[in-house]
Amino acid sequence: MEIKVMKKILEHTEKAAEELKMNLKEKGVLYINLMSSPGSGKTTIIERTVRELPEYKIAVIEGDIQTTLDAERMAALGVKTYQINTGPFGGDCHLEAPWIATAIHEMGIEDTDILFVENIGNLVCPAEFDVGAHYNVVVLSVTEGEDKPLKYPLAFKVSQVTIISKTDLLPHLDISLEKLEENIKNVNPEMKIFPLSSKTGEGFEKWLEFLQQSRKFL
Ligand SMILES: Nc1nc2c(ncn2[C@@H]2O[C@H](COP(=O)(O)OP(=O)(O)O)[C@@H](O)[C@H]2O)c(=O)[nH]1
Ligand SMILES: [Mg+2]
Repeated sequence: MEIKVMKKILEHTEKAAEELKMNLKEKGVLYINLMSSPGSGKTTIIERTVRELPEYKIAVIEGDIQTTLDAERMAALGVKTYQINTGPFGGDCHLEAPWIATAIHEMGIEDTDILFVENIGNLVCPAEFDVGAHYNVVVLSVTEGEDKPLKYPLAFKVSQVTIISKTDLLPHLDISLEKLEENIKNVNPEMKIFPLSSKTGEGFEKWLEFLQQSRKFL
C-alpha cells in the first residue's frame, strides 16, 4: 500500500515535468534550471544575462527555503519573477515540477522568451528531481575546488551545461581550471562547459550565444 502511494507521487512529478517541457517548448519559452551550492553565483549570472539580453523577455522563478531576497534582486531589474519558499511546508532542499507548474500558472508565462528556475542552493537534492527543463545548468565557482564534480556526480550527470563561475578570482587561487574541466568530462563527457565571470563579463558571450541558439532552435 505504502509503495503504491510513493509511486503515485513520483508518477505525478514525472508527468508534470514532461508536461512542462512540452508546453514551454510549444509556447517558444526556453526553460533553464540552474543548480549549484549556495553562493556559486546563480543569481548574479541571471542578473548579468538579463542586462546583456535586453531584447529577450526573461522570467525567473526563485527557489529558496526562506526569504524573497533573490526575487527582490530580479524585481529590481524589472523581470517577471516568482519566489517559491519551501520553509513553510517542510523546508525541502529542492524544487519539484508541480510547484513550478503552479508558479508559472500564477505568474503567467505569455510573451516570455527564456524562463530561468534558480533551484535551491545545494549540489545534492535538486539533481534528484527532474523539473522538466530544456537544459539543466550546474554552476560551480572556481573557489569550490576541482574535486566537486567527482564528489557530487549526479548534478553533473543530469546537466547538459556547466558554468564555471567567478573566473576573475583565478589569479588568487591554486585551482587548476584544466583539472576541473577534466573532472567534469570524466563524469559527463558530453558536457558543454562555459568558464565565465559575471563580474568582469569575461567568457560571458559564449553563454549568451548558447542561450540565443537554444532559444532559436527550441
Ligand atoms: N568575484 C566574483 N564574485 C561573484 C561573481 N558572481 C557572483 N559573485 C559573488 O558571489 C556571491 C554570491 O552570489 P549569488 O549570485 O548570490 O550566488 P547564488 O547563491 O548562487 O545565487 C555574491 O557576493 C556575489 O557578488 C563573479 O563572477 N566574480
Ligand atoms: Mg541566489
